[in-house]
Amino acid sequence: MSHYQVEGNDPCDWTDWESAGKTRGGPCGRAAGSWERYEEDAEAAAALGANAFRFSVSWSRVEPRRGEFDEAALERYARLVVRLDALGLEPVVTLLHYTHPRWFHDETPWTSTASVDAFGRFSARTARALGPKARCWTVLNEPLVLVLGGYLDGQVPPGIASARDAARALDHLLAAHEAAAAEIRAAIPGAAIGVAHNMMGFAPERARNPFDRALVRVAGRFYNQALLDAFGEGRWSAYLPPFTRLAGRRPGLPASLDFFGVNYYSRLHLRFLGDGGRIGSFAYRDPHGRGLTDNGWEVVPEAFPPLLRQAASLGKPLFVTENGLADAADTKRAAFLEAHVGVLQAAEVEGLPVHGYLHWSLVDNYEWLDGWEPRFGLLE
Ligand code: IFM
Repeated sequence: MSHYQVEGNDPCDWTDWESAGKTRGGPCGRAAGSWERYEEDAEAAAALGANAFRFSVSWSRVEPRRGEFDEAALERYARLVVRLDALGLEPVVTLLHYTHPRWFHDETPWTSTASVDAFGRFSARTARALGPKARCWTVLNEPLVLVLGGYLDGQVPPGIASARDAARALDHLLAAHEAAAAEIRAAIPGAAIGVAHNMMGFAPERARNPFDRALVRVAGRFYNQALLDAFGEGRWSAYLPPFTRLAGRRPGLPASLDFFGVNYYSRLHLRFLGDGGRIGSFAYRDPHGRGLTDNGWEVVPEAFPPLLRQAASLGKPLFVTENGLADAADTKRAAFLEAHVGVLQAAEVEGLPVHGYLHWSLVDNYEWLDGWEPRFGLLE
């Protein structure tokens, strides 16, 4: 679960974005009320047989004004960790899941180096507050998705559309990961530090078309591989035609990572257009006739194993940090779960180092671009 999607009434950049009418999905409002009832959510997870619980910390609640930390908010998350521990649920803590405090984009934006210090401070305070029961950290959720949406096409806060800013933002996010890892390790010796990376299957719309196939290679390198390079080699260079290159170097990054988290949902079919304006088009399709999910995504467990292999090439333990589907009528969920867990069984036999699976999501939650319509929850 992520704080904004379940807690409700979080005073952050996303709330302002919604009030300004910039979302398709309408307001998040009270969400699932988890700020008040996290412990009930945790009990429900335990009752389902789970042994881990991923949640994120709202930076805007913890540091509502720059440099001023809200001890009560930190204490709220610390209480949750104690309860998770008592229920036998391993807390998996995310520090940045898309939203920012209201002051952040004006005072220390991701395009400036000040962001790294700001995030480091927030991470240190949070790690100290949550303490040694919080052993497992996915510092950043889907940093590339944040950069693409927030800095390259401006669809989500801060609503910037600039390749230069996107390159800077990614560099500083990765530096912030490194800073956070150091702070968490100092506060909680033995903590395991990871990242949650959204990985996507890509297929040529016309199986034999060389241009569609080339597009698939470019997309896979940009979307899936660049972040693996960053955490594996400490440098990355991602090219998105025609004019975008996100490149950088952070030699300390590999040592700041203990495990790699894969968020996997679906696959896109790419078609080369080359009509001057657009290089290609992408769409979800249903070649196997399984039926798309409620938000139109292909159900395709077959695209999962190659991505796990690609992630395993990093040489670190893997976790599936997200996997699930929007299915309000619950007609596809059981088969989806069986098929994807089956992939993990096969991965284990193959010797891939997959150490855990976190389903997305425990309860229905606010979906960033689509509001309350897609129902990802195991529980309504
Ligand atoms: O709900 C989101 C989550 O916040 C990040 N990963 C993808 C999920 C489904 O869109």
